[in-house]
Amino acid sequence: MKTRLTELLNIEYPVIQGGMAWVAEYHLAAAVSNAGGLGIIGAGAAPASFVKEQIEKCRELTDKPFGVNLMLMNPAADEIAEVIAESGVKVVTTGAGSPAKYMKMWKEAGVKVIPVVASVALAKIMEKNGADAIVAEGCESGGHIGELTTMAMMPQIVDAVSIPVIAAGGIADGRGVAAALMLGASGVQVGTRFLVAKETQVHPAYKEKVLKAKDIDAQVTGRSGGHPIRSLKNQMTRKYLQMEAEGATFEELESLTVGSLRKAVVEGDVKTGTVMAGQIAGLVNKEQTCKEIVTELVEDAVKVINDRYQLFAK
Ligand code: TUI
Repeated sequence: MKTRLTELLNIEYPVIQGGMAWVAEYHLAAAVSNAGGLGIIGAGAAPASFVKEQIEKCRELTDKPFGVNLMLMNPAADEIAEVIAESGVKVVTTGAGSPAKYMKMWKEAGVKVIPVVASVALAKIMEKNGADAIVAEGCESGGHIGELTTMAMMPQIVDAVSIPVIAAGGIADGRGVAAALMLGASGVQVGTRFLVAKETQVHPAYKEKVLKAKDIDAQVTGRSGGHPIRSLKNQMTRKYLQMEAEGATFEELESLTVGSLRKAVVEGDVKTGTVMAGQIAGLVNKEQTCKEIVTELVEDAVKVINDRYQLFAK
């Protein structure tokens, strides 16, 4: 499947794996890249030395292009931005802010820059700053989210910029990929479905919770503090939402979630940890290899586009 994104990144299929903190380590990234998509190492809140090591290890497992996601709230963001520029990484995606101040350095190093945005305004600013493409991430996503849905945001961003737009949020099968292409996307970014990939090091209890999730299980905490996070309903989200409704302070709420993502992903504590996942978790019900996931996403998208065309052409 050839699109502006596959041409830009020199990859086989227009599928990017989300840069999920703690989850997106080098085993997953290399497996997605080897499957013909673009694997991403998620820097999350990790120090620069960890990211450097992850890049080196990923290179041992794949000779295909892969990327790094820089979460801009990371206290070591400046240092990680330099590691990315110096290590020969082909692609960087960013999240939870504007990467404008790193753009010049990355472009000069030949890194393709793909900021994740959640609004038309930021998409336009990023294009003006030299972004090579944009991920438009709807609030169906897991983790830190914006206000708009993928459905409403995609066509508005596609009309506002001329660089390729990648759709994210709520996409986990071929129908989602087909719909994204119809909205003008040049590719998709998929997170939740890769949470349960065979190659991830995610704790089995976390995977189990994603596999068992129903449509309405992904809830949003943290709206009151301006940092909304989507994760699967559990003891932590119930307590958090109750405290938020009672007007708890930022510090009181923080105490519930400090280190809670690691607790869930690494230790498998899915009761008091944060089990970040998107609204599409209800559709994700089998553990597969990255190769199977990427191939199925693309093949089913082509199939559904052809089938629909046949139906309406009559
Ligand atoms: O960044 C994400 N998803 C994330 S980041 C994250 S890190 C975290 N871990 C534990 C607890 C709390 C946070 C978890 N999930 N997705 C990309 C994304 N970026 N979604 C929304 C945005 C965004 C929002 C506002 C991007 C830019 C933005 O602009 C604000 C500005 O600075 O202009």
